[in-house]
Amino acid sequence: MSILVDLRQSVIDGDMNQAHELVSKAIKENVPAEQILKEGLISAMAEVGRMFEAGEIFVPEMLIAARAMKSGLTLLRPHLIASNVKAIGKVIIGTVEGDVHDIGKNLVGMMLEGAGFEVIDLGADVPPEKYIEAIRENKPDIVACSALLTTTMPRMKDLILSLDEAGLHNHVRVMIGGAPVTESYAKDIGADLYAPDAASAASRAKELMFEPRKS
Ligand code: B1M
Repeated sequence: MSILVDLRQSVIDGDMNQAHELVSKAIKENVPAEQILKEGLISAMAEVGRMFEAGEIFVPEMLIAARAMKSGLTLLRPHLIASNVKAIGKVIIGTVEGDVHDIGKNLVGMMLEGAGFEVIDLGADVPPEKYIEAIRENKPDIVACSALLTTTMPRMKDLILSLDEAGLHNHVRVMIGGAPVTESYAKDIGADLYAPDAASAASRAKELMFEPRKS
């Protein structure tokens, strides 16, 4: 459908106004909300993720595309709820306690939304108790945790220990990332998933939803 092809391209191009307009037009033309989401927005963000991983675009372009996706999604959300379209999973995201860096975390959140997840953003400087409270309240599939400082990375381990103590780690998977974080650090502290960037965070989180839990 040409309107969805144009919508997909407007998100890839990061044209927020056009993306907003085309979502509005597609709704008025009675294109099903799920089709707008999948063929217009999710498909665009999958392409944006591929382009980022291939080195064809960089963080600024990915941020601009994610904003365009978000403007369309805001308009579409009530229609998705009305038509009972289910998210592929629920993620709680935050930057760890003591760390105010939130640009990368926001981008990861937007890419996760672009991949079809419902994302609950706790912001930055989030203590373990706040994660735990939000997990109890929202029952997410994944807790996503970002850290940008070598001094705040240990807070990720603290979070995992708190989840273990609260008996919640059996119910939720922990994904971590951020500039100083590595795959081996993630393994050492018992995180379930590591992603080096926002595009792979979205694709790996999606894969994780189809993997059985390791006991
Ligand atoms: Co600060 N800062 N900063 N800073 N800052 C860094 C991180 C630093 C590397 C700069 C430097 O010295 N070269 C350094 C850390 C050194 C270290 O610990 N190794 C540093 C420092 C030291 C500090 C302060 C301590 C400075 C001071 O006050 N003396 C202070 C700390 C404040 C605090 O947190 N308590 C501080 C403050 C700030 C500002 C407030 C001024 C500002 C943050 C504004 C904001 O975020 N709202 C800031 C900024 C902007 C930076 C730099 C310049 C840029 C960070 C950024 O947004 N990058 C940064 C230097 C740098 O990275 N070049 C620096 C762009 C963003 C898209 O990338 O966040 O890496 P990034 O996210 C990537 C991946 O890491 C990954 O995906 C993202 C996109 O692909 N990713 C995940 C991130 N989270 C993920 C989660 C996942 C998966 C992937 O799963 C859950």
